[in-house]
Amino acid sequence: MKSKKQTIALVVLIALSLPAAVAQDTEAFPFWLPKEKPDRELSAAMNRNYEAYDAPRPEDNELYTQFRYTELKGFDYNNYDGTITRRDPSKVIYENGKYYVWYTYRNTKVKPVGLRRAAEANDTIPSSDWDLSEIWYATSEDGFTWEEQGVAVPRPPKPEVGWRSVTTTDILKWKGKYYLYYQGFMEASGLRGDDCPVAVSYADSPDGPWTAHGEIVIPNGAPGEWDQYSIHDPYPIVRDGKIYLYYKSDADGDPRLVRMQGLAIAEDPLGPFTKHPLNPVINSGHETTLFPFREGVAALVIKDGNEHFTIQYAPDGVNFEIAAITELMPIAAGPYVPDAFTNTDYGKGITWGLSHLAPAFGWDPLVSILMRFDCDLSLEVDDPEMKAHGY
Ligand code: AAL
Repeated sequence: MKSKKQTIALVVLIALSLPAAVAQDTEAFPFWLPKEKPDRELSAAMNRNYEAYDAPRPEDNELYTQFRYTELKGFDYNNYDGTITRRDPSKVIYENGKYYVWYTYRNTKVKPVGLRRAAEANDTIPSSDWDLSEIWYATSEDGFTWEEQGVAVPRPPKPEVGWRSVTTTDILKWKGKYYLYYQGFMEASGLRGDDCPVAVSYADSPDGPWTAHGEIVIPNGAPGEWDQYSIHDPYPIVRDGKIYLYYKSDADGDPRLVRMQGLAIAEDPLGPFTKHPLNPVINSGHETTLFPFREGVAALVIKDGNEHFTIQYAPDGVNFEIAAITELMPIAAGPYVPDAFTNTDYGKGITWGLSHLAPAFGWDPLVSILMRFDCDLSLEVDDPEMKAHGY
């Protein structure tokens, strides 16, 4: 029998050696889990572990990561009373020696009444967190401290596209010009406002001034099509010399349909965009986040759907498969994607970006905040394939 002291000493010893054991474990593969599929009969679970995933452990998969979050400096939220919100950041781009991000900004006299009480909303009372919003932008030298620059795309006068709210934007750089795609609300969210299409504004500089194209560029699908109710979260990248714009659709609360992601392709930023015949191309996910990775496209598929909380990969940007399963993924992530617009044939991945926390402190008052995420989804520069592609 061990004495109490001996037992405590043993526990302390084990606890102290744990970090070392864990560290070793990530280097040496566990002896009972061979890297190659063993030549013996396997259970269904073990068979799947070798057949369905690139590697038998998540941390050996290059599209596996965990996410670290950091509070941003430079944004004021009016004591988080629900009158100021910032959400749905765009991709981050680097221009003129600094980082730029665009996002949904709401600054209303009162907090939102909530989607269920949308009938009480009016010209000054917002229904949802993203009602009565504009698109604002901020710049930063280090990605942690941001300087808010003010409005990029205001709400246009009624009845133009987006007169009720312009939200959930993303940026494209194409032939030296800049394009912001966004949801154009024509009615308060909670009524039929969320059934909105996508509009676009363009500028010669990321500092604007932005000119509204004034026309819908990605229209809702015809009645009965999967995307008839909404075109949300537009997210453009350049691939094969064309604009690949991914988007989300959902059925405004209809429980028979889940949120999925589609793809529309154009040769001109102002359209016409052709929706891919295989749409939807991702069967899950909420806000849309993708980036060029190796010869294909990787996607962060966050909440909603059978394949939520996965990182997926499509060699052709269309036929996605689960690459890795992870946790605590960045919500509405807008990563810094160095090769988003370079028409790369070999994407090198991402290491950070902005995401939002919505709601940040509970549902009333509803406030969303921007935050920074860091991750490890980037290829190493000494990767032989990277070298072969001139990195
Ligand atoms: C989001 C996005 C879209 C929705 C709403 C605001 O985070 O999916 O933008 O319309 O919520």
